[in-house]
Amino acid sequence: MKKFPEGFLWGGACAANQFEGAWNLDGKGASVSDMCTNGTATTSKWITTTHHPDRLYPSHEAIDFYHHYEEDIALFAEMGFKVFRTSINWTRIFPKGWEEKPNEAGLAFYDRVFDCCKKHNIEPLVTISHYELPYALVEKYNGWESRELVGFFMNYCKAIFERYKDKVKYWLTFNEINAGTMTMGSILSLGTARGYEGPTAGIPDDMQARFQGLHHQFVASALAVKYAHEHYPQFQMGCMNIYAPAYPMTPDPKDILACQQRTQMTNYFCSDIQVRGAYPFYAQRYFEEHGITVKMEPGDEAILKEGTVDFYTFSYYMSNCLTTHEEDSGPSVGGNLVGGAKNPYLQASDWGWQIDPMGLRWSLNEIYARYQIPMMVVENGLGARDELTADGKVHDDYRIDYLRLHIEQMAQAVADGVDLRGYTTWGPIDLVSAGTGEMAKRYGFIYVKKYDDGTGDLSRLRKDSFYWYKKVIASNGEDLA
Ligand code: BGP
Repeated sequence: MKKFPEGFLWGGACAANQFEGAWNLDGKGASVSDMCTNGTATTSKWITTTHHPDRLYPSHEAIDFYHHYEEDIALFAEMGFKVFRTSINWTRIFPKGWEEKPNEAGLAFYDRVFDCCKKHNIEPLVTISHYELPYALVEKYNGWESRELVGFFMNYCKAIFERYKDKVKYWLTFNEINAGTMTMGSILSLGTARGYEGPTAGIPDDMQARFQGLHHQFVASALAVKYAHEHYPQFQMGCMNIYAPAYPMTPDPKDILACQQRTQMTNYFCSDIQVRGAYPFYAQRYFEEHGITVKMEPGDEAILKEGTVDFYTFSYYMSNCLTTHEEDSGPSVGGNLVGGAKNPYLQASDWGWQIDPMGLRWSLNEIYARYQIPMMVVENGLGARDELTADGKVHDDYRIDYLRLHIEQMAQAVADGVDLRGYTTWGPIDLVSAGTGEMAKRYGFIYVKKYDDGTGDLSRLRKDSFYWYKKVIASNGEDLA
């Protein structure tokens, strides 16, 4: 069987807002994530319009990577990481988003982070925007609904491209850009819910604003890619999507069609534009049926054409079933933004995310058949409640099992012929959950003593999975025992 190619990029992925903390240090401004309180598996977190002193905002301290980056990157290096995916916190560089000059203290922090990666021979993979939109841009412009944001984003890109041109080669423009095709995306991804204060799960939907906002993100992404290609030919520019297969619950052709439509608008709509350079044919009818009119400026179509990405990346956690039959739908299950009906053949995590390793092989084949460009899985992992033993150990064999099964299926996809270049597990070190704001939902190989009530001394401990992943990397994915 074909093996993982030589030079395969093994590593882990984090997002600045979920692990840096230091939310208002050294000139940093507030991002959308900094306005979010914590929730639980069953109680939605809130977004607030101002900070309430009696509530907990988990991003404010998170696991304080800001002050622990040397120790943390050294631990990644100990596992043998070839790549470390992280994001730049937009508000460290442009606190409100519209400033002309970047904040030097913010830029200097990422110099230190990337230099540290280099010292350990770890290649950074940088997400430019990962749920870190400056909150000031929400207040003043209703986020991405406004065309102004394209210019602000370009300013930000130009500043970081120039500053890190010799340190960073791999860039992703927007994390899970297709979050914007779903209601929840209007909070963390698009910022198009100005003035809303309340549970993130209860956000009112404004499809017109969302799809207008998405259009601006497509233009911004394409302009950034085009600019990078023209000025920094060494850069590799990628897109990043949530990919969650939708399986028909019954063989009723109505269910098959429903899955096809969900797959088109949720899984492929954004990447069709970012990879192929034009709105897909099926968008027109969807827009008409939902009363959406996307306002485009002359030249936008050319920009989309000229700014197509070099590689495709995605997050993969689960699959879902869909049915048009009320009586067959059974209990529903959760997911990172996309839920669905329960699949009787699959187990789910404690948060209701259905575990489907074979779905990863299927997805890799589907996506590669469509685009035929290099791919990376840049998020995958199991959020679980870990137990710390008295002697400071975490026996997380459930996490090892989850990852092993997914890596086996990636190997199958490679043998199928998919051009897969890298794999970064989500949250190699415990961090704040994007969905619920919890610390209790842990993904890491490294345990962090930080708890849901905000307490904990922030010390770091190696879990059993730490030693396991080290072996996996050392053997280039051959030793999964
Ligand atoms: C993705 C996000 C990440 C991450 C992950 C896990 O949707 O890109 O930021 O958090 O999901 O989700 P959660 O933190 O809700 O468990």
